[in-house]
Amino acid sequence: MILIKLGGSVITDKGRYRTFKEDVVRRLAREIVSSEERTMIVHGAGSFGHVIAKKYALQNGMVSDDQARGISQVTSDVRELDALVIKALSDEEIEAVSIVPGSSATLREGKLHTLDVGKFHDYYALGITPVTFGDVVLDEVRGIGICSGDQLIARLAEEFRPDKVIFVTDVDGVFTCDPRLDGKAKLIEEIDRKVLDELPRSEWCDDVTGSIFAKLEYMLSIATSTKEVMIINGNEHGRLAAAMTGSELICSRVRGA
Ligand code: IP8
Repeated sequence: MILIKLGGSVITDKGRYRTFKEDVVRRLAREIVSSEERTMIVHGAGSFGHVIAKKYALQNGMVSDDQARGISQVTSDVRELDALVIKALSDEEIEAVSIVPGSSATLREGKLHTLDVGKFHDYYALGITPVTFGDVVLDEVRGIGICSGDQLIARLAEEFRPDKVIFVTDVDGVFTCDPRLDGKAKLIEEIDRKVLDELPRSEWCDDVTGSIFAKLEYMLSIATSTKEVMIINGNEHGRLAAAMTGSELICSRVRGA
């Protein structure tokens, strides 16, 4: 089984509120089908989640009554995105069912605390592809919080021990510095703890769930128990299929301890 994270940057236009990239998701779905592998899919929130979640600081917990509006709005927006993803997958003949974190997970101080993994087992056993996504989730301590797709995929990797975990993003992998700002940026083909610790840090980011460094920490922890953890560019046709079938491709691989 292959666990796939469809990043918010590839399935939505992050610069335009609630803009779904249907063509990209449908093509990625076709690549998944062509691999003939069974999968579970997690997707990010992109412009359906981060903008409003940040405006209402939902990642900090419930600190003011005004946040109720943000909770309702973001919850509604990410479910709308999820319905679009499920429809696109289904149109390409991936029979998928959504497992909604808001009603099957809890957080404790911002960290994923419980997740009803039984539902994933049961749908998977029925031959269905379970899909879940970054969502607004109740927090036992803070009242409310944001559960990222990365937290969910880390928990699912622990539970299901997939053959591979593939992070589908809008870049070729991890670079020595930001390739959009520096022409000398080099793709890092293999990342481990040592390489990560030596990377120049810039924690700036638009996401309420953290910078690339926060994401890489999740990937490193997944890599301790999963043989192959890859970061690939989903905008490049054929890369997801290549990653799934073990063909040569441009990507970064994350190695555990
Ligand atoms: O896009 C964030 O999940 P991510 C979820 O996987 C929300 O980091 C609601 C912003």
